[in-house]
Amino acid sequence: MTKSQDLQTHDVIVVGAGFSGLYMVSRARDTLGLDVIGLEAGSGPGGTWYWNRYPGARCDSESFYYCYAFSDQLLAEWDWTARYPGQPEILRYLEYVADRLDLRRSFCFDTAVVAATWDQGGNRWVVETSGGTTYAARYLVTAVGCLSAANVPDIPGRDDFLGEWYHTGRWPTEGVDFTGKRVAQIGTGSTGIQAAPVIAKDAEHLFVFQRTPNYTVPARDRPMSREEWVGIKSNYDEVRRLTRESFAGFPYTPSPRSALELSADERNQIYEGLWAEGGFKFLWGGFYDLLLNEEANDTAAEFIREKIRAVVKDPEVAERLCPTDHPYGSKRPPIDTDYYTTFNRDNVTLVDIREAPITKITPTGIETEDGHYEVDVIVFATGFDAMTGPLLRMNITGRDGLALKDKWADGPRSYLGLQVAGFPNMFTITGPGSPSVLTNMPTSIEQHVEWIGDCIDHLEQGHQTTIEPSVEAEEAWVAHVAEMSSVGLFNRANSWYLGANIPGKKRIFMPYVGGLSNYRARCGEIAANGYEGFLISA
Ligand code: N01
Repeated sequence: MTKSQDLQTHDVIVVGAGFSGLYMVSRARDTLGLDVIGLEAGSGPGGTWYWNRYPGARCDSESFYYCYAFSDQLLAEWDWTARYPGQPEILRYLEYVADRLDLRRSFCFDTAVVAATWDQGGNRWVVETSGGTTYAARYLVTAVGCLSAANVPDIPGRDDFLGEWYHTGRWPTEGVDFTGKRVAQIGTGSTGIQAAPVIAKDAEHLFVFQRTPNYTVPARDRPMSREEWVGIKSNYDEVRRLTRESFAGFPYTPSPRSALELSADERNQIYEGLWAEGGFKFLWGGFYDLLLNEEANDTAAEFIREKIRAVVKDPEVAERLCPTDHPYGSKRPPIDTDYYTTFNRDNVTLVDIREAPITKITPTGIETEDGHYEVDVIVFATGFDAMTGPLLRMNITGRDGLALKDKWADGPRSYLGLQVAGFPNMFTITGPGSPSVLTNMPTSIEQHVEWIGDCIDHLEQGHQTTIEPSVEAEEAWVAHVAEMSSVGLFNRANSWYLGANIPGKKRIFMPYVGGLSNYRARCGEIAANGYEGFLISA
């Protein structure tokens, strides 16, 4: 590192200290021997798991593959305690990784990036931060996550509310005490579905404001014994192989059967088995065509609706909870613990804001077209400006003064979701255009970190100065991403995958639907062919 007044110079700047940032710093520093600085807005490592401390926050992927697979040492030393670990345990895990790999000394915490600009003459990135220090480096790697820019809807009167309000993705570290309070929760995505059952246990009353009903499958969480975990570890090479070679980073592959091949009884028997097992396997492990064929999808959607009707005692509430306006899985499917039974509690009311929309927030509550709900606390479980939000809020400017927000005015454009033409030496871990959010994130993250590490090493070994995609390669990839997204049913929902949750955001399907295994192979071929589609300059 070189330092002059408020400018520090390094080889690599990594932004973010979540799963991606920690591994990227380790890879660049310890494997490649580069001088790396990590910048993180939070006060410690954890990323998503640092900020999302809302009640009920836990992982929807099972612990034994929602973790790093690159290190035998980490694997040997860490034991998960549950099938789906809660946020505190995942945060402890990431803190353990940061300590075990001695990563904290390479990070500046409480440091948000306010601008990142390509310095053309110096062939380097210049990064300004909230603390006033400016950092310069040849490489900029964004490890900012896909779901880290909180979306607090601009509902009229929001600032007049006299009670407390919180966004789930910016939850106070000291927690929130709901005891004896009337609480409004807006949003029934994965987060709201995890939070509502837990908030309902403490609150005097919980009003769940639902705009779109969601399909959720039980998690079937349970403690994991040491013996079970030791058994999984002894076979971990196979887990690693399956996750890496699978479509979505899970250690199981979709069944080759169509849902339409079987009689209704046979099919329902399979759904019952998957329902009893719980988790994402319901979508990925049952029938291959649930996300491809509407008729096949309907069979799963109706099975879930029947479960809702069987669990929720008030038939009118049950019907309001039944999704009918989008196919199952076309939005990111939530996984729950006791979500539907929560609506059988006397202290829980479902407020259907599709039928009677919110008109404003008042000093004492929320007004809809058919009434006023007096509350003490509002919980915004309203999601994120996904995928592009975390990148655009860093004010990134590339070659010739090109701002990323202008380049992406009509939707994100990238090559492989890894690099953007006009932004030399900037790498975007799980960027738009890569499989990212459609997969088990740690599996995708490891693939990106390793590819980026190898790419930087290739430049360093060859004494090359810059790398960026050609415009042609980028255009071809953007077209391929769009073509793949039109194949299945993903375009049939107003999802954050499409940016539909953010008013005014261009409606473009952002993640790559072609599958992680195909994508990994393509990235490998491109590198093996001398970084085909990239422009490398000496
Ligand atoms: O956000 P969401 P989330 N007025 O966007 C509603 C990941 N995750 O935080 O559907 C009223 O899914 C919105 O309604 P609608 C996971 O990838 C992972 O729940 O747009 N309502 C919806 O109900 C997930 O997909 C884990 O009509 C408004 C909700 O708010 C992603 O994070 C756990 C509104 C937002 O749902 C995001 O989930 C939890 C408005 N103005 C989450 N604006 C893990 O397991 C939005 N809504 C790791």
